[in-house]
Amino acid sequence: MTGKRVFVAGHRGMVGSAIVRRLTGTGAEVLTAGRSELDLLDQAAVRTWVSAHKPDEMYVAAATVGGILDNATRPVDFLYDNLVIETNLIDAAHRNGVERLIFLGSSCIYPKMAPQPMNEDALLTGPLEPTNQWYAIAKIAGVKLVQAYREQYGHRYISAMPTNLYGIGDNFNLQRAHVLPALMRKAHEAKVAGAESLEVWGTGTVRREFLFVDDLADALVFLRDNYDEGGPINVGVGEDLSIRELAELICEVVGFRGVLQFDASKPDGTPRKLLDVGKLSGLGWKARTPLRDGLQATYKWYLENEGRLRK
Ligand code: GFB
Repeated sequence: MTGKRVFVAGHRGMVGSAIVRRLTGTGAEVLTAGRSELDLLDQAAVRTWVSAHKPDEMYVAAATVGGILDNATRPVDFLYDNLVIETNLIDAAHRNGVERLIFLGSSCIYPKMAPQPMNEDALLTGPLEPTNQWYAIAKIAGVKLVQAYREQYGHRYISAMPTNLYGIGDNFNLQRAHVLPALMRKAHEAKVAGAESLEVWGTGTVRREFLFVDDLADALVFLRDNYDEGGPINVGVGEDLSIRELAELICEVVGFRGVLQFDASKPDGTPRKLLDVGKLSGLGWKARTPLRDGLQATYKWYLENEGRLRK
């Protein structure tokens, strides 16, 4: 990677910032563009920026993302923004001779009732989970765009499908957050307030798999060197737990000793979305961070940044 100019699109987000951390010290020259410098929704601006900065490689980590409630309340943002951002970036890469591009999708691209663990071949074999269909459709389009550019132009572009992510730089806004940062913040605030209970949305019986974002960044660099096919490749840890078990573990890490109160009027979403990581482990990569360690690191970061994150 020494001497390569690598554009990390979305470097201020949780995923993009982890990729920048991972690339630091590799000899790559990392290129980033803040929102005031480059509006990724503006096709002409993206083409001009990429043509001017001439990256050799690109990570498409920029996206509109959020938890189950955020997905349900902002369908246009999740569909339109993500379609436009990925299209602008992938096409600008093509027009400017970018050699290697890694597009990031999501495990929600697979059908709601896909057999578990979900294999890459499950794509487009059944109906999607309604609570995240807008995001899923945009990400499926991105996967297909990558495949189309490979087929028509022979570009070495690939798509990685991460499972639910968490870690340093996560979004702790309760209306927008995914379950893990939301429960961490709620447990922390309940502890500080001396509250007796903690509200958990849904039934708590659905299952999720969680990957520490720095492990994801490591997997992406590994894939850059070891994967060059058109189809998506799953990135996960290969094990999941129920939302109840997750809430209990978070309470332990945070030190909240009250009871959990489940609000079944809130949506559960997909019953289960465990990724089959056989393809990735067959290439020789495995996640390193146990969930408890990742939670401790995330809580430490939350405490250090609490004032800013509570806004
Ligand atoms: O992480 P999450 O928002 O989204 O919710 P998904 C996962 C599960 O946790 C759902 C429950 O069953 C929620 O009802 N949950 C419990 C909570 N308490 C809370 C809480 O306080 N906040 C939140 N947010 N959830 C997302 C998609 O689906 O997965 C995205 O919406 C993306 O588009 C992401 O694909 C990976 O895991 O259901």
